[in-house]
Amino acid sequence: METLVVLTTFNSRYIHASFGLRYLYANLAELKPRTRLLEFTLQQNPMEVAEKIVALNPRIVGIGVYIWNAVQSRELVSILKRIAPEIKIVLGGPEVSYETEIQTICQQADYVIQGESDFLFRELCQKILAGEQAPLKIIKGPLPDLNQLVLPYSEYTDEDLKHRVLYVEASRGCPYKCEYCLSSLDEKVRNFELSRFLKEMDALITRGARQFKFVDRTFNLSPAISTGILQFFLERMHLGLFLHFEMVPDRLPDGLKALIEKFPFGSLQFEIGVQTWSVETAARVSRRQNYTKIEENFKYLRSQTGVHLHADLIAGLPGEPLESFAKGFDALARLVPHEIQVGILKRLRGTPIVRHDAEWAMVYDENPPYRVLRTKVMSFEELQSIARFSKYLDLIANSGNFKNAFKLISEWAWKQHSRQSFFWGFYELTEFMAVRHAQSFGIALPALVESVFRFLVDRAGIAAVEASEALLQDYAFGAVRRDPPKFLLEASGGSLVSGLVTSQSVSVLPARQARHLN
Ligand code: B12
Ligand code: SF4
Repeated sequence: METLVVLTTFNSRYIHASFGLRYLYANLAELKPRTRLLEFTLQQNPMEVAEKIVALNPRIVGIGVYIWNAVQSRELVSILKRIAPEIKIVLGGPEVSYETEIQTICQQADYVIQGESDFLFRELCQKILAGEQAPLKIIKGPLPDLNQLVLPYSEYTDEDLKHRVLYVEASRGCPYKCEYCLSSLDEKVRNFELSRFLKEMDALITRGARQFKFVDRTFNLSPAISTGILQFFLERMHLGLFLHFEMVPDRLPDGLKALIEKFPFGSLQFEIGVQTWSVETAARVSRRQNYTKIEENFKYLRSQTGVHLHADLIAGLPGEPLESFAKGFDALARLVPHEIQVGILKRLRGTPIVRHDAEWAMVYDENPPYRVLRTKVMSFEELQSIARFSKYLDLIANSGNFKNAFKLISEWAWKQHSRQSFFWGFYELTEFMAVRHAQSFGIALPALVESVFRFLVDRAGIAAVEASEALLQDYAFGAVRRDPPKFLLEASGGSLVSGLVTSQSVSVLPARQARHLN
């Protein structure tokens, strides 16, 4: 059958399926059989992508534009418009939902639909195919009634179920107003009818799905809904499920706690956006949170539950200097989440964070992802150091590959470093790494291991035997599992080699989480 419509996007990587496009596809009604959903990744060349699209000879191409694919999407549109100007190009997605007037890609496209387009895309396609001219190029319609939507879960193929992250959502919108976040512009929170949603989850589980990533902005907003969802999954936990939720950190009603405690070790992951530990900074960017409650909840989750805790912080917020960020990092590190992810502030299109530009001399990169380059109180060099800090934290701490070596680094930083600070100890490690490695990505593992070893011995003053034994254990228990380098065996004096055992961690968990919970 002739293809009338192509829906396409560049996902960040193959494992990330496009949930948004699946909604559009599922709601195309009579156009669905004549539509093709084509997903690409950032590694693919827009020229080849254009070739694949044009080969289908469609009348309409819908492209999902996000911050991670803004450059590739712009190139794709430009190529398509030159080789097949008769194809109508419709853009949508968060990156083109605001500031359309200054974006080249929007000028080149035929139509741009702003915001949730589950129904609007179909309506526009129907008009175009009927030969009608839509009155406006930039289209903004009402928010769809979530309970009228065809849910997209059956659009996940068996291949998706096996190899990709399964995104699901029980609600849309966020009631909070954090100025750096696009969701702060949402008008209100809307929920999908719970029983309908859970029926879809049941069908996915029956088809073999075991890992679910909820994209709800704040999963723990409504106790009735979050407990309903947890109860449903708890009853099916014997199947070995893994669930990821985004949470606000200061809201854990007792009913929710009681349920969370019942989940097996490592089967839940909470992504907890703390973002800043500075009360003034939080107030400045309109992030409302109760720090006493945050501490209480972290301590509770860490000691009474088996939840894998991933906490986020943002560096470079208006008015927050490095010293304050470091203090906040340490305060969070003392609560020992399994992972701390440090992000650098980005100026997302449409977000109200721009109101601080003049007062705090905010300078942002003009290219996606529009990272802050300098503020009145944080220099470019400091922000670059934090970016490296974040990379090495991922490689050495969050990866779980250096569990034993990381323990030594962390003990040294808290106790022996001149500032008795995890942040400043790890900062020193980062600077040490920057001298040894030209860049923080693509470092071969043996080279990284050697640098960690040298740091432990030369800077942290740890005995070579102790440092090498820790790293040898990491070889056996981490993802590394290769023959350890000769220098480590020599430094350990061969004492530990015979005792090495490989880890057989809880197999249903994603590898990284399993390593943290070993
Ligand atoms: C999954 C996800 C990712 C995945 C990538 C997924 C993929 N496919 O590759 C990962 C984890 C890699 C990721 C990374 C980042 N992300 Co992200 N991510 C999300 C998340 C949580 C879910 C997206 C989703 O599925 N939503 C549900 C669907 C239904 O909504 P939707 O995608 O918006 O689709 C609707 C509309 O946009 C529109 N639409 C979508 N496509 C199309 C196509 C057409 C033709 C039309 C007409 C309409 C249309 O209709 C859809 C249905 O209503 C959102 C937050 C959220 N809850 O939405 C953030 C979000 C998309 N991410 C965001 C950001 C900022 C980032 C990061 C920069 C974060 C960071 N700190 O580093 C990085 C990017 C890194 C980089 N390389 O530059 C911002 C988007 C900003 C932007 N302008 O694009 C969001 C909105 C978060 C936020 N609240 O600020 N992210
Ligand atoms: S950061 Fe989280 S809580 Fe704040 S507006 Fe965004 S989604 Fe909502």
